[in-house]
Amino acid sequence: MIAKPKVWVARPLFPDVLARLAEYVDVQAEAVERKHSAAELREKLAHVDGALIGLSDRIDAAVLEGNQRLKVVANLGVGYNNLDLDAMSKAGVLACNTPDVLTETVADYAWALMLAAARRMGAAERWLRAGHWATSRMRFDDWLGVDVHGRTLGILGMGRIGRAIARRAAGFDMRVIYHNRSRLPEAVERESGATLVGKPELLRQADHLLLVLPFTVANRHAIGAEELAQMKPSAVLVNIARGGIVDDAALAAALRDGKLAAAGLDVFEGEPVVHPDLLALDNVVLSPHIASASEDTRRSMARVAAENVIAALGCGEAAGKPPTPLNPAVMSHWATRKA
Ligand code: 8YV
Repeated sequence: MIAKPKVWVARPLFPDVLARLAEYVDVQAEAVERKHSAAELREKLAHVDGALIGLSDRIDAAVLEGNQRLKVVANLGVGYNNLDLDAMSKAGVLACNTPDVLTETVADYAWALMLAAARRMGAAERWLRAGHWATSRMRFDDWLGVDVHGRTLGILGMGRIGRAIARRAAGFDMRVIYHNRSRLPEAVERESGATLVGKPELLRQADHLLLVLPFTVANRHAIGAEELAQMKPSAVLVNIARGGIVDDAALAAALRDGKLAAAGLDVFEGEPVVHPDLLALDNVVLSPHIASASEDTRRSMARVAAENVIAALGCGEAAGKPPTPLNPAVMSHWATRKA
């Protein structure tokens, strides 16, 4: 009997997804959530054919050095700045991510953060929970926030999630402007109700600015002190993309000094550690990287990752055709390079 391929699951995952994997592969699943060091990743990946990993697991040339066995790594997320695709391709390792299944859920969450930040929901809830409502007279002009409806929504980065965010703006009678590396096809612009502008116009005109860029070296601190200074003091900034796209120290200073009304942040530079200046502010709503975390979506993401691994290892109904590969060309070399 031929032994089943071996697959390492680096994060605790839904039991039904592990059971689906186990139909085809020998599963080694971690029972405890934690970040793995490069040395641990190297050791784990040396003895398996495939892996499902989280965003804190970084796969690069050093981790893959000398690895003759590994064929596929499925990232539990759409963003893959934790994967060095060049190094993976050179090592003959297929990389996969989880696009599409999370688009609408993440767009919902971007709106949730925008509304919460604009209407000061975090601070108001903390004030209520602390018992202040009952003990102090709330004034008519307390807790004044920024309107969302009828304002200008700016979107930086107009991929699938950006477009899903834009579509929702119609219900709020908003004008939508966007900035992107390239202009969207006219039909897509029409469907999104969005108009392309330069980055300076986007910064100057947006009442609510949503960041939906992938993290790349070029996008590091795409929003820093200089960009924040161009925004309206009444504006709200929302980052659901990646930490590091915003200079968190500069953002905290702008929020503290009244140069920006509020912010909603789901991602942070150096997360899970959050800049202490942000933690000290009341005009920022903070959440622990949960934009995709709805019951249905996290299950779908796990399933897509599992199906990628199963198919890449030549098993299941879609054998040889993983649904969402990032560097599919590597598969054509497997016959010669991998056992
Ligand atoms: C994370 C995300 O995957 O998909 C992405 O790129 O950032 C999220 O969906 C999720 O938070 C698990 O870490």
